[in-house]
Amino acid sequence: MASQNRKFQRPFVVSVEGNIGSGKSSFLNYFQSYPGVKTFSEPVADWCDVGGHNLLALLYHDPEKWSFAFQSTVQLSRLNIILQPTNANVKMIERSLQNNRFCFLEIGKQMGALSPPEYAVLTKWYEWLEQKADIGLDLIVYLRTKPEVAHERMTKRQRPEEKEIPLSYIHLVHDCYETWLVGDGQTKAQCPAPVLILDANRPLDEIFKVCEENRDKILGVH
Ligand code: D5M
Ligand code: MG
Repeated sequence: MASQNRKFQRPFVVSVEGNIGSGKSSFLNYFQSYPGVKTFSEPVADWCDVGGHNLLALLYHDPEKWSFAFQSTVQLSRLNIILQPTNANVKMIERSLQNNRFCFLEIGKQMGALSPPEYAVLTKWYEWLEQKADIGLDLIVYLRTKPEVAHERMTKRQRPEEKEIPLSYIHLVHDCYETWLVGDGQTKAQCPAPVLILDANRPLDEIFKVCEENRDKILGVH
């Protein structure tokens, strides 16, 4: 049913993007049992136990001190996922290396959580990876929400590490996503795949309707 990206003899790679609490996990769950689709969720549990250290909690507790360690960890786990071989026709991933680079590194820089040298190091790593490894995306699905909706969902799910995240941070992440995937300043290098923007403000239990309505586009069936 799903088409393969035959030009490169690899699956059609779809990155599901969106703010914290935008419904990415529900979206992936919906497609998990689809024939020919292999989904890869963000390994958040791994980030909460790096050699016994909860880097997600440390990140939110003291961003200036821990952003570099956190971004290095996330970059490695996203690389691990994008390079994992699969026989599936469609590889669907939750966020991407490109998201790290063009969203969260920019936020870290903007907030002063990443110092200029730290930002430069992480950027250099990304540039090297982009040249040496096949990290390309064929489609970005952007689950677009109002920051207030994302914040309410995040609060409801009660992940202990996230309990002190203020609405202002969700606004910052939202603005970065908008600049990256919608904004005029967007360049091909920053956004190297077509973007499908979906309204994810509807209640989460209705997200399957959004999935179904856009199924063929999402799975690369033309
Ligand atoms: O994202 C899971 C959690 O991880 C959420 O608190 C955001 C955080 N996250 C994910 N990637 C990054 C990067 N690169 N920098 C900073 N924080 C990040 P969720 O949206 O709930 O799936
Ligand atoms: Mg998630």
